[in-house]
Amino acid sequence: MNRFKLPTGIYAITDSECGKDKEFLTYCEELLQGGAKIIQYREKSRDMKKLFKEAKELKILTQKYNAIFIVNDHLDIALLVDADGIHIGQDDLPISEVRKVLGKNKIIGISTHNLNEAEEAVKNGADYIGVGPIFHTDTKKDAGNPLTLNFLEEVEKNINLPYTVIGGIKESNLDEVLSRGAKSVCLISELICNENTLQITKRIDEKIKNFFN
Ligand code: TZP
Ligand code: MG
Repeated sequence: MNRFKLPTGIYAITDSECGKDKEFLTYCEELLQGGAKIIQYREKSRDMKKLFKEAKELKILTQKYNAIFIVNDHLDIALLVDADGIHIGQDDLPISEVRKVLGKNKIIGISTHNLNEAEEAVKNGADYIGVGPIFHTDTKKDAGNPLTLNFLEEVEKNINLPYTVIGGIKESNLDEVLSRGAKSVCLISELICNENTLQITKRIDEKIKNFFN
């Protein structure tokens, strides 16, 4: 892909744990209505049949909102539903191999936890990186220690690739991450565990817009 521009604003990620009292497509639509520009389908305890069904449905929904659709982990699902791209972790297939399958017009994002991994991602042709966890998170049990806002400053200074920040991002600490240079923010529990996903997403989207205007 020619240099990919990660949209400024909310990068939403699905989570069936947070969303267990909600209907999947309903909360996804609230995320999109609320202003999320990109949504990642990330479900860790689904069988392939259900992953495929939900991913297909979410692909259609994202098209309605002109949002970018990314599938976490599953290259086969990403291909089958013609997602815009895939998000992988450090222990997944190498970026170069994923690129062979997806081609140059699809987005490849990778999670990174230190500058080495971030630099490797640049070298290996990732289109964007995830950086986190910035703060403590209960959503991903093995996320590791918080990287802190100081690390975020290092990424902003040293890494020449779009990045999104993740891990414990809340309305209450949004200004702190934006003022370190982050333009894309990933929030899971803050949006999906909230009883009013639409309202909180809109409010955070507004805050980001105001920050950049
Ligand atoms: N990767 C690093 S932290 C995290 C993931 C998937 C979870 C972030 O969730 P929350 O609820 O926004 O802290
Ligand atoms: Mg993974």
